[in-house]
Amino acid sequence: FLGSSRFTKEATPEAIRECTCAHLRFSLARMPESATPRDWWLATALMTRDFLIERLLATQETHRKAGVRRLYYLSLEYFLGRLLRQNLLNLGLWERTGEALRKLGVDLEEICEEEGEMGLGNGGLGRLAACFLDSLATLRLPAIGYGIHYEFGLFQQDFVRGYQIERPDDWHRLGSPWEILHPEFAQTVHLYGRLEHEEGGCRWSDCRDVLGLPFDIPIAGFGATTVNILRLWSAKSTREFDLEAFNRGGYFEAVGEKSFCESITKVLYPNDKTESGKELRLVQQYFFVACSLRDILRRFEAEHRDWNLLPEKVVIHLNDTHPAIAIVELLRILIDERKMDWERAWDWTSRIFAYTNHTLLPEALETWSVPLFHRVLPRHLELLYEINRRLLEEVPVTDDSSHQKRRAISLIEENHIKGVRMAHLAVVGSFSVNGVSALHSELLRTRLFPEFAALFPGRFRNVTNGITPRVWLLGANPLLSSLLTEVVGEEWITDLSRLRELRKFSADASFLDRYAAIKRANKVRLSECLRDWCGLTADPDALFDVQIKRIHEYKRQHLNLLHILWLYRRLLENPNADFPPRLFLFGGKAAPGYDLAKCIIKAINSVAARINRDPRALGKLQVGFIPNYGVTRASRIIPAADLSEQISTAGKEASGTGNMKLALNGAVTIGTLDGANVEIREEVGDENIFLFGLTAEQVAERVRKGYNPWEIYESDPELRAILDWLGSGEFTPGEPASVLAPLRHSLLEGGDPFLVLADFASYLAAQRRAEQTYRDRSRWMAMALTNTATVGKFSSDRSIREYAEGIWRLAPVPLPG
Ligand code: DL6
Repeated sequence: FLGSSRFTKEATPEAIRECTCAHLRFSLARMPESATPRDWWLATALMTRDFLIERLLATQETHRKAGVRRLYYLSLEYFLGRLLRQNLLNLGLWERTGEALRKLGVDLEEICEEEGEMGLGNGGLGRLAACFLDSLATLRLPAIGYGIHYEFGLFQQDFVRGYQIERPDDWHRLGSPWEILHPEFAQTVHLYGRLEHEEGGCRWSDCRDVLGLPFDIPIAGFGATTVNILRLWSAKSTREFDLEAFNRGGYFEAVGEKSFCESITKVLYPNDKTESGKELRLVQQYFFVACSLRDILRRFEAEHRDWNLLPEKVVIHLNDTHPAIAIVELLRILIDERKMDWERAWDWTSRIFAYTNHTLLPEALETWSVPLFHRVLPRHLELLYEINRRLLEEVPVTDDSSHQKRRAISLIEENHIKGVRMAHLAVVGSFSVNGVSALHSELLRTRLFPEFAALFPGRFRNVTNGITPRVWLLGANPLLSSLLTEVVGEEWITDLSRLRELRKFSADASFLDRYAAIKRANKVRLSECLRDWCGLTADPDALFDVQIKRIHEYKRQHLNLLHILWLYRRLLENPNADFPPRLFLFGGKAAPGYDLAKCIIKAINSVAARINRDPRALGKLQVGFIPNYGVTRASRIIPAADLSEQISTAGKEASGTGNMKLALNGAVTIGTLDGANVEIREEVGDENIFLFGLTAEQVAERVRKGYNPWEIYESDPELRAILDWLGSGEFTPGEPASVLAPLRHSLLEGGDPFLVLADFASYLAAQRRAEQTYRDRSRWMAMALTNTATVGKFSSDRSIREYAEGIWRLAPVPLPG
């Protein structure tokens, strides 16, 4: 039935309908008359998968025959979201599938809502990896993503009395139509055990073995010429069931090994401060890296006869330090299994790896305790010490400063308990190290790794992040997409710089009206969702002020909250206070172990409950916290936003990508000169962004001089009133007054580590400028349009081109036909 002639771009709606109905019948054993919306979603996804697989096989065959140099992207996180809409759009089948289903009385938009979200990531880092996969395939680059097939993804978030409650994300309970299991490529990985040094090498024995089963997710580029794969590993026991132990009556003993193994890929680690030091996390990292490397070498050997070609044909990218143990694993394989000498093995290894750093925050830089490392990966620790010994030889001891320099670069942190610094390993073992925005890369060189930058000057570079226009405009904002296509042609979908042509309309009243009408329609659409998501009746004519991202002190949702309280006070003091009606929207999860972030959520929800009930605020002020924020909800919120809150303490946000998505969809940024905001400002121009706050340098200077938040508290009566109000218990009736006290405490007694109070006055002033500008509708719409028109730089296609040309040395591979 599934003849390949059907799988062309010319597939007709009839062929699509036939294929979907066949899946409904033969894959799901359902009749159209009794099929539920979920059945239709599944049948449509399976039909789509058939198209993907045709292209996938053609891609693999072409790459194999050409013996291409290939990128292997290692990431512990991929935040893919829903895939049906995106796959159909990229395959060019969205319209035709809509038409095919309509004839069956099925609404494609409606059934898309049946899909759960693949939340195998925490936030920006995982979503970036998903955007990169889309761009890699769109640019026809030979690439394979590797990751973990978590049984439970990012937790689901609920609010109970304003508190965050986490529920497990059982995304895989009913299976997924997108994945293809390949048991024939299973890998066995060793852990723990002991070492025996013998002549000619080292034997690692008495290990615990774990089986890695690969699930492949096809990744279609736009235009669907290339379909790459994302290969996700699931851990299983090599011995499912110990019958002998069971027969002795030891039931738990019999399943013990199985449950240990399966726990390895059970759950995505939330990125909270306490994660390092957890044995399971190290095991998880090593498991996925070891499976991936074996798979990479297996593929290399299947495609090439000459082993010496390895560094030519393989480039491996480390998405942060999480997979950095791959450096030592490859070295181990080359030395212990392939019997290479150290010099050659190290030369190959350090020509194969490239590393992206995504954070400067000290608590997020991974270090593993040496005793733990020794227990789990004894051979790797030995090799690591040898890498370190050779590294330190580069800095001979001459004086005190050379001692300091050696301490600074060492792979081993000399604390009470010694630690392995994974970022140092990644820098030393990679031929390229990059940050994710110009500012971040600069700070990486000057603040985090100055000694390494001096030692390896050619190694450091910048690649500013990007987002895929296919998801964040074409998929998320169909109305705006149609307008753009009408005006500049559909080339913008793969060349976002084409949107610059829109600038000529920034003074064209009738065009601005159309643009404004689309924004309003998106606000109406979001308002309908808000009723469902958080019981809010929103006014689409209010200014939609949006802060959507993980909850973290450095992202400063509490600065936003202080401004809301300031506005609320203004309203209470003067019920006729004249400002445009505002809807403040928040979305984001707090890591389960991050108490202060959870307190910020509780504070926002408590203030929201009070304001939203207060008749004096009616028609003027509303606050909503959208629960369970993820890719799916983001795609509804972003097209409807007017103002984009990017208000992190300068020097703390590596890049941000929400800032790019919002600007592209015509939200004007209010922000600090942090991360990619700096470059957004360069693109949109000073007059199309509301900047405020200290710069990264000023922040450092202020801290160096001894920052004291109490001085600001004492000197600003309004701010003092707000902080005292927040800590007073007024917003948490029926609960102890102390509920929100930790927030006030962190901003005062706690020393205000993220300089919220230092930036408060400047933030208020920027907010007043935004408010004034919003009153002038045509001025505002011109600003919004200019944002859409000028942020083409932030396409992930541009980022990926820079990686491919400047780092990976990777060329596009056209497919026949
Ligand atoms: O590079 C993607 C994304 C940046 O846009 C954010 O600014 C940054 O905070 C985030 N970093 C992490 C770090 N996690 N770890 N480790 O998520 O990366």
